[in-house]
Amino acid sequence: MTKLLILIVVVLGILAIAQLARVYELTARLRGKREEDISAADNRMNALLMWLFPVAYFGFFIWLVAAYGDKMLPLAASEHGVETDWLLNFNWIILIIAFVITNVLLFYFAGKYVFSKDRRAAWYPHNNKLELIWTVIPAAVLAVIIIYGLNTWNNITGPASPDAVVVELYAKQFDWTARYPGADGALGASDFRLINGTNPLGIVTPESVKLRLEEMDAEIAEMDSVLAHSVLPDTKAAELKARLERSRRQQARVVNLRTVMEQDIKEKGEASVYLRGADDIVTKEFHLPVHKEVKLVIRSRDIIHSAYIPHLRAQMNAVPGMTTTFKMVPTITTDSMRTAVVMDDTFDFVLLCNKICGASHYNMQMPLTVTTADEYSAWMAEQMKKPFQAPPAPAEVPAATVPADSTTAVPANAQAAVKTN
Ligand SMILES: [Cu+2]
Repeated sequence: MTKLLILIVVVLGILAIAQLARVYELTARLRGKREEDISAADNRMNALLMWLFPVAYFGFFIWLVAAYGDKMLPLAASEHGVETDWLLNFNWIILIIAFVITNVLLFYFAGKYVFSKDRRAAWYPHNNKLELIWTVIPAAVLAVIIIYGLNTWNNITGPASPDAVVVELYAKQFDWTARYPGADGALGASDFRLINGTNPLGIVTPESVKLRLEEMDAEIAEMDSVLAHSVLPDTKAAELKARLERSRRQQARVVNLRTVMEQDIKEKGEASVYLRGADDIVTKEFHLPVHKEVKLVIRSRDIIHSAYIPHLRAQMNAVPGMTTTFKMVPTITTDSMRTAVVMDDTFDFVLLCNKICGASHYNMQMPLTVTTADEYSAWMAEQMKKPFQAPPAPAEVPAATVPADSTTAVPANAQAAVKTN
């Protein structure tokens, strides 16, 4: 209803303006004045406005910066962030200088050379030297901007060093989950086919494959028994059969995955990526140590999201089906930000989603705590007590046999998985 009223008001407004213009035209005709006759007073008014406009425009510009300048992001809290901020500021400086000079001259001359009957315009068609100057100078400036920009970009996007802290950021509608490597220092393999309530990231280990297959067996058995023992309407029965078929196909894929995993474990032994996942730490807490290189490994379950940490000037898309990475070095802890930079005890770094990804996109965020190396180690030690899969109890696996003879331990794991089907 309100929208309709607004529409009516807008239409009536346009009609009123059109009628006013018509009245003006008619009165001008009555007075015997032609529309194209422009008086000297009109010209002087336009010349004056040419001078007033840039004054008002630049005045507004300066007021905006004074009034809202402090709403900008605070000091960059990462090494590359300082660089990109400088890159941006460098561009701003060049842009503002060029913009102010050209626009001041444009409006100044438009106002100064107001039409006069006694003045003839100079005919000045061409000057090679001028053409050269205004081609070469912008080209040189653009070349500097591009080379500076590419250099900064290459520094940011180069590979992380091997001893960087690795954190996986896993996106889905509408939240983030962090995964840290456990004591072995490496993230385990993952596969979407293993995702379920207890394995939200689909981490592949012999144990999680076994559990997933058991879960699928139970689901399939239940559907089978419903189909065998219940009297269902035809449409329901057809629906259930289709679901059963789908479940069987999915199960076959997990069985394939198990074969690949067992092969890999057989070939690589303890080094297999499928044996690295059990000690991974899956958490809703996101902590990073200060002054240490961090490699973010970014994945998505469903659609494109974007990992964005504005205070650290970090952003990288999370793309389903592939892994993207971003390396950075945080330089300011959360505590220092609170006490020395933003002067706000409630400040927290935040990881946001920066791709509009659905209804709750606005709320897809996770706080980030940047701490000193010691605090980080203490936090990590605490997290390591809660690995993705608890190691088997000492009674099941005699402690002596595991490190001494890893090859027997591995097929034992694989054997456990085989038995389930
Ligand atoms: Cu998102």
